[in-house]
Parts: sequence; C-alpha cells; structure tokens
Amino acid sequence: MSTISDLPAVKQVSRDPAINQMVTLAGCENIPTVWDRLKSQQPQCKFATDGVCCRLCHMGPCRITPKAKYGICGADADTIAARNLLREIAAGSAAHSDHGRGLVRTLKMVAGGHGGDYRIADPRRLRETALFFGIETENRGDLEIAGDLADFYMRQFGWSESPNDTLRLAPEKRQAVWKKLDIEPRGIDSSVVELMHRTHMGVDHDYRHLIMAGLKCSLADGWVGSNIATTVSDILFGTPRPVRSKVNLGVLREDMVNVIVHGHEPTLSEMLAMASQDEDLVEYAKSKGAAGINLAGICCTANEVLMRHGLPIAGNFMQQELAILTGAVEVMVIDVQCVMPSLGQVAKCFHTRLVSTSEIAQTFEAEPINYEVEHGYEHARRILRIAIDNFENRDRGRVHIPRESMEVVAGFSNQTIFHMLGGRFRSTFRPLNDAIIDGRIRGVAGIVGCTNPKMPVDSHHVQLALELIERNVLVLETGCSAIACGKAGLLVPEASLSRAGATLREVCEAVGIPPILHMGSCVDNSRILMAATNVLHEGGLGQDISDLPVAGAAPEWMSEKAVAIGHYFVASGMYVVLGHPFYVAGSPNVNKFLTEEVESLTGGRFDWEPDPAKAADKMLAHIEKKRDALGINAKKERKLFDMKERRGIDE
Ligand code: SF4
Ligand code: MSK
Repeated sequence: MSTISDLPAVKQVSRDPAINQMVTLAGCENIPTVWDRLKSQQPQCKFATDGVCCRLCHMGPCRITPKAKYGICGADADTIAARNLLREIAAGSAAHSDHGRGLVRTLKMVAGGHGGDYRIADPRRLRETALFFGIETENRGDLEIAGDLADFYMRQFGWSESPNDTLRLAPEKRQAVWKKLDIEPRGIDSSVVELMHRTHMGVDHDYRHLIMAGLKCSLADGWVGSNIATTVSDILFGTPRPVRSKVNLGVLREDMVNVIVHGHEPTLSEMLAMASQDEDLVEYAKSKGAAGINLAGICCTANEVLMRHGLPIAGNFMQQELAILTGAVEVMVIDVQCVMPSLGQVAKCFHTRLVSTSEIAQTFEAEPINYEVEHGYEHARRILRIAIDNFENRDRGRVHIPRESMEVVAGFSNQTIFHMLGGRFRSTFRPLNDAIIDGRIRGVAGIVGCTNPKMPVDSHHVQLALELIERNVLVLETGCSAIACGKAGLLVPEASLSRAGATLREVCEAVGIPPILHMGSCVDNSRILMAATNVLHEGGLGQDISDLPVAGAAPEWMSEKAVAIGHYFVASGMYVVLGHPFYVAGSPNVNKFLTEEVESLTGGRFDWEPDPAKAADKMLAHIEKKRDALGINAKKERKLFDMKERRGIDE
C-alpha cells in the first residue's frame, strides 16, 4: 500500500487537503470512490437534467425533444418537469418526517415506561412545547405530559379536516398567506400521498397547480415533520448548547478503537455516546491493545451527537468512503439517509465492519442490528464490543489518517441564542433585532445542504459564508454546510471573527457568539424557521418572514431532502439561492414560475447561481431590498453622525 507521502500529484477535488489526499490514495489502491463513478457516468443524460424525461407509465418512457413536444399521453415539458420535481419534494418530505415519526415513537415509549435507558432530558422544553399546543402541564408529571405530546404529534402525520397544528408556530401573517393560497397541509403522510397521487399518470397536469401542491407538501416537512424531529430530539436528548469539539478525518485515532456513526437518526447514537464511556468497555478496549474508544460521526448523525455530546466529526457526506479508506475504522454504524450503497465495496477492502441499525435500511455487506428502543443501550454495547474485537484485525501498515482536524464550536439552538443575546436575566432576541435595525448586522443568511462531487467539495459553502460575514451578514448553518465551514476553521469565534465585517464583529463580540452559528442537522433547518419567527416576534422588523432582511442558500446541494427544504423556505417567504438548479431547465415555464412568479404568491422565490461570490451579491441585494422596504436603511442614513457610527467610521 502506498503511503500519503508517496502519493503522486494529489488530486484536487476539494479545498480540503484531507479529502484530496484520501482520494489520491484511493486511486493508487484502485478502490473506486464517488469521483470515479461520477466520471464513469459522463455525459449525464440531458433529458434527465432538463427534467423532460418521463417514466410515470408503461406507455412510455417518453422524452420531450424539439421534434416530439408531447409524451405519448400528451404531457408536455411543463407537466413532466413539474411532476418530476414534485416527486422529489415528496421523497424529501417523507425522509425528514419519517425520521420525526421514529422519534415520536421513542417519546411515546419513554412516556409509557418502555423506553429502556432513554429519558426526558429537557423537561423544560417538553413543558413549553406542550403548553404552546394546549396540553395541560400543571400538576402533571413529565411522563404524563410526554405521552400526551407524543399522541398529539402522532396525529400530525395522518389526515385531518383542519390544517396541521404545528403550523401555528409560524408568524400569523404567514399562516394567513398559506390559508389564502390554500396550501396548508392537513397531515404529513396525506400530503406526501397527495403528491404521489397528483403526479400519477393522468391526474394533475397544470404546472402551476402542481407546484403549489409541492409547496404545500414541503410545509408539512419544514413546519411539521422536521419541527417535530428537532423538538422531540431536544426533549429526549437535550437542547443543544454551545460545545467545543473537532472536525475532519484527523479526529480518527491510530491508537484507539474508532467507531463512526453515520446517517441522520440520533436515537442509537445517543446510547453509543453513553456506552462508549462505560469503564468495563474501555477496559476491554485496553485489553485488546487500544487506548480507548473513539466515537466520531459523519453527516447529520454527526451533527446531532456533536451538538449534544461534543463528539468529534470525521467529515461530511463526501467523506464517508474516505473515512473507511483511512484503514482505521473498526465499525461504521449506519442508520438512514445519505448512506452511499458503495460503503460495502470499500469496507470489503479493509477490516471495517458495517452495522446497519434501521429496519428500513439495509446496505450490502452490512450486518443488521434489529434495533429496539427498549434495548438501545444493550445494542450500543454490543456494537462497541464488535468494534473492540475488530481492532486486532486492523492492518497497521494500511492505516493512513490525514493530519487535518479543526476546532469547532457548535450547538446554537434558538433557546441558546435567546440566552446568549439576552444575558443572564432576560432571554431575548432584542440585541439581534436592534443590530439589524441600526445596520450593524445587515441581515441573516441560512447556508445549508449537502456536498456534491460535481463541484470542488466544501469550497462554495466556505466562500459564500466568508463573503457574507465580511459584508456584515450573520450566517446560520446546518447539515454538511456546517461541517464544511467547521473544517475550514470558520466555526471557532477567534478565527471567524477576524474575517467578519467590523460591525458584525462588534455585535458578535459583545454578545459572545461567532458570526457563523452551527444550528444542527438537516431536520434542524426547522430551527432556522423558528429563528426567523423569533426575530419577528421580537418586533421592529415587519410582520412576516417575507419582510425580513434574510436569505437562504444551498451551494452544493444534492439530495431530494434539499429540494423539499428549498421549497419550504420559499413557501415561508424566503429568497433561496441554489448553487445549481433543479432539473427544470427543459421547461422555461416551470423555471420562470419558481424563479419569478412564485414571489407574488408566497413572497419567496428561487434563484440559481453557481458562483459563490455572485450568490453573495444576490443575497445581499435581496437583504438590502428588504431593509429599504422596512425603512431601516433610511433610518441608518439619519443616524450617520451619531457616536456609534463615528466609532465605526474611525475603525
Ligand atoms: Fe409518457 Fe405520459 Fe406515460 Fe409519462 S405519463 S411515460 S409522458 S405516456
Ligand atoms: S447529511 S441531506 S448530504 S446536508 Fe444531512 Fe449532508 Fe445533505 Fe445528507
């Protein structure tokens, strides 16, 4: 096996040297990775990327071309592109929401005394949530309340005559917009089913009508399923608080048993985090020649355990195969979503064992653990023993752990931001609102989503975040985007504050927050929606999310979940810039509807911009447009000569 120092010219697929080294190493070892398979897929089908390929019935498949403007049934490019897009929204919404359902089931089991070692970790969050939804809390125990809340949440999944109750979390004016447009979801499952029905051959054919249904379903994701997933995770595992840790492949340890948790559902990982501290297991690891057990994460399971336990992150989506290629991973525990089917092929080249923990997700070469909530802790201990026993099978000559690892501070839930902004005695968003109103913070941007081999990995996330904080825009991040910025050193206040514009820096230093806030996993995009809502409730910045000087971006997105997320942000009134468009280019009408016309309906719209500097320009232009509309830019001009401004100029 080659060593990293022997490598020929290192392949440049990322701004991250750890990725480049490992990809080059994989090439030397003839172990295919995602980049090789991307190459083997070239050229990618233009009918698919244009969204004008339909295989919804068996008269087809059909493709729209200049010569064939209609499919066999008569569907045109608009109908076909819109239907394809809707099926992506349905899948993305289903993934987030099924994740939420799993957590509600766990909450119900805990409430009923069958939750094994799971507990109510944040009773305050439980009670506040229950109270908001009208569940009696006075003189009642936590478990009783938890049972009612679990039942209430479970009812959000099916179908109801009335809109989903959790939509009430949104600002009132936004709720009124949804009502007027008739896009209030009445159940998560029924919204997904409705999309599948509407897009069946021969049902809904008007592209505008179809896309409005897509927006409705996406709301069932963002304001219902994802919100439930985030809230129940906080109740069961604790609401995140700022925590320091490390990120990148260099967190793997040559002298320890390395276990990676990968996917999205944090339930079992919580138990793994606890069990990895068990003295008898640590002693057992030592008896096998290891210094201990090192638990690290990939993708959003990583973000969940980082935020609540400070566990290190080995990498984001594009690093899952590379982690195994280090030759130092004893077990990779996989749950659901974003797990590449190729992992088994890579693991076979090493001693790494894959353990799959979800009954709905099996991967080649993975050993299933039929995970049950009641026995979560035992499962966790069993997995750790498998890893410890596997340590002696590690081929020391094939271990190549890149040196790169970077400090991060994560764990910025809304509850934490409230406390940090408000200080010891009064939790409030007021200082943030005041800073936006007086222009020290121009606005707020959410940067979210995946990494993608079609572009230099991590680069666009990092460049966009830097461009924005330099222009005094506060950045909120989740998912793989947060991991990308973490690896670039932007999630430590000391480093990122030096890159921030003078006035943003002044505010962040005063309240003790970094200019880029890691808010969690993909389902935690619901925290970004709630952050916008909290800012509105604080007052002075309009009545609706569409009034706010905010913008969203997903520069390197790849998953159907990102499609759903983009739509619920637009349905909530936000301007969203994607690094590459949906597969709709073959339908100028659908494209126009998404990027222009929808704004007159929801107040939000999409934009496509591959260049992160230009994306930042566009986001800032939108933010300034909103500031103008609020009248706060004019206010700033009148204040040009006050002392605070003078100090700003003097700097
Ligand atoms: Fe072709 Fe229409 Fe069938 Fe699609 S639904 S495959 S366009 S015939
Ligand atoms: S893990 S959905 S690759 S952000 Fe949430 Fe990353 Fe995208 Fe998966």
